[in-house]
Amino acid sequence: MPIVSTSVENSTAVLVIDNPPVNMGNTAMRTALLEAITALEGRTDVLNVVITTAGRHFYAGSDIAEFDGPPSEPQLPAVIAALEALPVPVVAAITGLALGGGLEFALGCDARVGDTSARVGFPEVTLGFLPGAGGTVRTPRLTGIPKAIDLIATARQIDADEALSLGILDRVVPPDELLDAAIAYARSMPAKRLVRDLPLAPAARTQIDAAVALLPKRSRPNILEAVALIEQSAHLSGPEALVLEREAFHRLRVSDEATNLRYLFFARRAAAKDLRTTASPRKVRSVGIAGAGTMGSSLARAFAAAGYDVTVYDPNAAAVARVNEITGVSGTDALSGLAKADLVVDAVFEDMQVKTALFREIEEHVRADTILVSNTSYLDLAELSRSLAKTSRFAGLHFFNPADRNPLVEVIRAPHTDDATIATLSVVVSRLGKTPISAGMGDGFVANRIYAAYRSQAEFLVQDGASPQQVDAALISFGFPIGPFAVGDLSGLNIAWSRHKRLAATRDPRQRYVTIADQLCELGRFGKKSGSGWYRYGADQPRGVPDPRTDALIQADRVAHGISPRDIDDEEIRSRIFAAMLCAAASLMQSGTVQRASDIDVALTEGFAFPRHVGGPIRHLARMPHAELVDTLAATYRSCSITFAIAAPAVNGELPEAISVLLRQVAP
Ligand code: 3H9
Repeated sequence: MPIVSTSVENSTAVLVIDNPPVNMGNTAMRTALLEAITALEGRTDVLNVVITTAGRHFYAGSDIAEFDGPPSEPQLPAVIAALEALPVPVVAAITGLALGGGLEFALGCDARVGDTSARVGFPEVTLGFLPGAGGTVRTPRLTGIPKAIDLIATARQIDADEALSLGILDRVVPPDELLDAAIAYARSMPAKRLVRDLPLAPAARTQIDAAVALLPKRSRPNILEAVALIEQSAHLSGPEALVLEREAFHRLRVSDEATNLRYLFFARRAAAKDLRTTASPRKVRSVGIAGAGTMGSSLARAFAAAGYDVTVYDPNAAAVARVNEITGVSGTDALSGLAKADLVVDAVFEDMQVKTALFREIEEHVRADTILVSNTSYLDLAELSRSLAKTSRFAGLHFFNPADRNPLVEVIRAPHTDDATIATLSVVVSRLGKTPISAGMGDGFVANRIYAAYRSQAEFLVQDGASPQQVDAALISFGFPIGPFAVGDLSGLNIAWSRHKRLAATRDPRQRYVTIADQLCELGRFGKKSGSGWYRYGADQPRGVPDPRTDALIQADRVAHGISPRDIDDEEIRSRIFAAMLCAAASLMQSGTVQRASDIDVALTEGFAFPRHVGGPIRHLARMPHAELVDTLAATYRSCSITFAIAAPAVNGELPEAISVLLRQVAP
C-alpha cells in the first residue's frame, strides 16, 4: 500500500495518507505527500483537492525521532508550500488527531472539515521547542492572537466543537459523512483561501497579558518565545513570520532541553511497552475501590473521570457518604456491593493483616476473573498474594497521591500474576491517562525508594548546616515546583512518623537517621494541617514562613550529635541530593527492582515533579563532568557510608561500576 494514493473523480482529487500506526510525519511520508501534490500541478481536470487519511488519526505530528539528526528533505514547510502553490482549493478531512506538524499541514490547506472524533493541538512546547511549520503564523490568523497563545503555549488538545468555534475547523460532521462533506465543501469553495495571507490585527496589550497570565508562572523559555512569535506575527506578512518561526524552531530543536524532553518521550514509551504481552486483556467497565479515605477518594475520581463505573466500598457508612458527596460515585458499606466489579483496587490502611483479611473477603464476593490489585506502597505483595485462593489475577498497582492528578503508576507483578492481568492493567492505565513503569517487588518499589534517598539527604544537609528553606529554595531554583520540606508539611509529617516508629526496631543502628521531623511530630507539629511543621502557617501565611522554633530544634539536634554547622551552598545541596538519588537508583538496578535507568527518570519526572527539562535525575547526572560526579558521590558516601555504600569507590576517585552502568544507559 503506498503511503499516499490519489484518485480523481468528477474533477475532485482525493489524496489518502496511509502511514500506520498513527500517520506520523516521517521522511517517507513527506516525500510521498510532496510527490502526490506536485503530480497535481498542471492537471486541468482537477478543480479541487481533498486530503484524507486511512486509520484512526489524521496526522499525529512529525516523527519525534527525526529531530535528533539534521533535518531530512523534504521538510514539512516545503510540503505545505506545495499545497499552497496549487491553484485550486484544498480541503483537509480530519478524523481523530491532528497534532503538531499534522495540524500545521491541515492549516496549509484552504479549509478543514472535521468529524466529531477530531482533536487538534500543538504538543511542541512540551518537547522543548515550538511549532516549526507555521503554527504560530497561521493559527492566530484564524483564532486571533490570545486564543493562539492559549493553544500553542499550553499544548492543550481541543475537540471538534471547540476547534469549530475558534475557526480552526470550518465544519464538523458525523464520522461516516466526513469524506462526502469534505468533497462538498471543496467544491463549494470559489477560490483558494491561504490562511497565511489572512489579515491579523494586533491584539491589545491587555488581551495578550491576560492570555499570558493563564500560563504557568515560570514558563520555560521556548514557551515565552512562542508567545513572542505569535504576537510579532501581526506586524509581519505571513511569509516573513514563517521565516522567523523556522529559525527559532531549528535553534530550539537541537537545544539540550529539547533533546532531554525527546529522551523522556521515548523513555515513557519504552516503559509502557514492558506491559505489552500477547495475552488478550479482559474487559473492564466496573471498578470497585476498597477504602474511602484520601487515596480511595482520589482513585474514585480518577477512575470515574476515565469513564469507569465506580463503586467505593468502606465498612464505615459515614466515610462512604462523604466520598459519595465529593466524587458523585456510588458507594457501599457491604462487600456484596462489589459483586459486579471487573477490577477491585485496594486503598485501605497500610497494614498486612487488614489487607489480607480484606482480600480474602473480597474474593468471596467477586467473580473468579475479577482482577484484584493492591495500591500498597510498602507491603510484601507475595504475602498479600498468599491470602488469595486465585493468585493469577492479583497484582500491585501503585498510584501516587493525589491519584487523580499524579500521572505515575507503578505496575508490579506478584509471584503468580498472569499475562492477561498485566495486559488488562496496561489498558486500564492507558485509559486513565497515566504513565506506567514496571517495578519489581521490594519495600517501596521504585519511586518512593528514590524519593526516600532524596528526602533523607535533604535532612542530612539540614543537620550539617543548611536551613530547610535554603534546601527548598535550592531545589525550586533548579525547577522543582516545591522543595522537600514544604512537601513534607503539605502531606503531613505524621505519616512518615508512624512508619518510622513501626520500623524503629528493625532499623540498622549504623544508618544515619535524622530525627528532627519526628521531634516536630512529638510536639504536635504535623505540618500545614496543624499550623506548623518545618514551617509556620497562618491565615495570612498559607505558604509557610520560617519558624524560629524549628531553627532552635535543629540547632539543638546538631549539638546533640556533635555537629558544628557549616555553610553549604546551593550547588552542594543539589548535587548531594541528586547523587543520593543516583545511588538509590543503582541499588534498585542491582536488585532487579527496576529494569532500566530511564524508568527512574520517568518515575521521578512524572511522579515527583523532578524538572523534565533536564530529563530526570539520572540523565541530568550523566551530563555532569566525570571528576565532579566522582567528588559528589564521595561527599554523598561520606554523608552516610551505610546508606550510600554503593558509592564507596568514589572515595578513591573511581566511578562505581554499578553507577557507571546506569549513566551509560541514558547518556545523551
Ligand atoms: C511536531 O509535529 C513538530 C512540528 O511542529 C515540526 C514541523 C517542522 N514521533 O501511542 P501509540 C509512535 S512535534 C515518533 O501506541 P495511541 C509511538 O511511539 C510531534 N513516534 O498510539 C508508538 O510506537 P511504539 C507532535 C511516534 O493511539 C506508535 O507510534 N506529535 C509519534 O495510543 C503508536 O503510538 C506528538 O507529540 C511521534 N510523533 O496514541 C504526538 N507518535 O509502538 C506524540 C506516535 O513503537 N504521540 N509514535 O511505541 C502521541 O501522543 C500518541 O502516540 C498518539 C497516539 C496520541 C498520537
